[in-house]
Amino acid sequence: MSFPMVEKKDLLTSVQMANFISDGFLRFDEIVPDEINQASMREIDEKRVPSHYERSGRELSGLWPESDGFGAMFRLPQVQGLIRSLVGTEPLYDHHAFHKVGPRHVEGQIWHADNIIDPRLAFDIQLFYYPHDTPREMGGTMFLPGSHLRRIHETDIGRYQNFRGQMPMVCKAGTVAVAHHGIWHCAQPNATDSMRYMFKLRINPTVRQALLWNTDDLDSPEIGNILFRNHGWYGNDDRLEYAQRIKLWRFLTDNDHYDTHYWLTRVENNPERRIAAVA
Ligand SMILES: O=C(O)CCC(=O)C(=O)O
Ligand SMILES: [Fe+2]
Repeated sequence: MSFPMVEKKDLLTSVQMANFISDGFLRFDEIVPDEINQASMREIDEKRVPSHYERSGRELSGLWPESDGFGAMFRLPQVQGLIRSLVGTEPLYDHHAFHKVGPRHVEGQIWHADNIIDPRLAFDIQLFYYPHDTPREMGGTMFLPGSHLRRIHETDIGRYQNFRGQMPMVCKAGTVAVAHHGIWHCAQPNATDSMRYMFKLRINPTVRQALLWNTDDLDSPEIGNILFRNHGWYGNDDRLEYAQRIKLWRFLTDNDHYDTHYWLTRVENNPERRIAAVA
């Protein structure tokens, strides 16, 4: 089974890609129709979608062909468009997880990233799908914008409680977020009387992640400023984040000379040309 063709209108733009590089995630509110949301929750309750750990590293396209819930969700043209823009054609299934947080479950997860220290420029993506309305009392996954390029080891950050700038995924049913694998996050307590559902799917690229999106706006003057977004919690280290983001933008745009605000060019200036001393 192959993936449906992706139309240009469903691809991400360069400005969206720059936001992904700066924040570590993008959110797409209310993009999944209600019948798919309902089917997805039934699939969890009836345990109709197997865990599939044996499928790790195999092509994503053959996953859950019969499913009118999760399978239908990731086959939506807009979801295909964002997958294609970030990890290209023929991506691999890594793993997925269904999360149910029971009514009045007052404990949240501790802050973590979902991997070991991972210094690659190439990155995996994780879809976070919210099939019902998720008000703040229900938690929503808490994300820390701009944390994905701080390479940590899983729960190394677990002793922190709250960060300035943290963002709970408060959203309506059918919302999907897509995050860089390095994003710091944690599930929040559920103070309501209803069960809270969330589905995560990790996906690996098999192609070089360069210029895979709709690049019509590649020269947009906004991009430099987006890459220089200060999320506020870094203190003086915000500069280190800008440098990391420019390196990642160079990788994604296949342009070793990209710079903004003269940031990396200055550091890379290592002149070798010798001139005679003045006599
Ligand atoms: O339930 C959540 O919101 C987050 C779960 C989580 O951390 C994960 O799936 O990696
Ligand atoms: Fe996680």
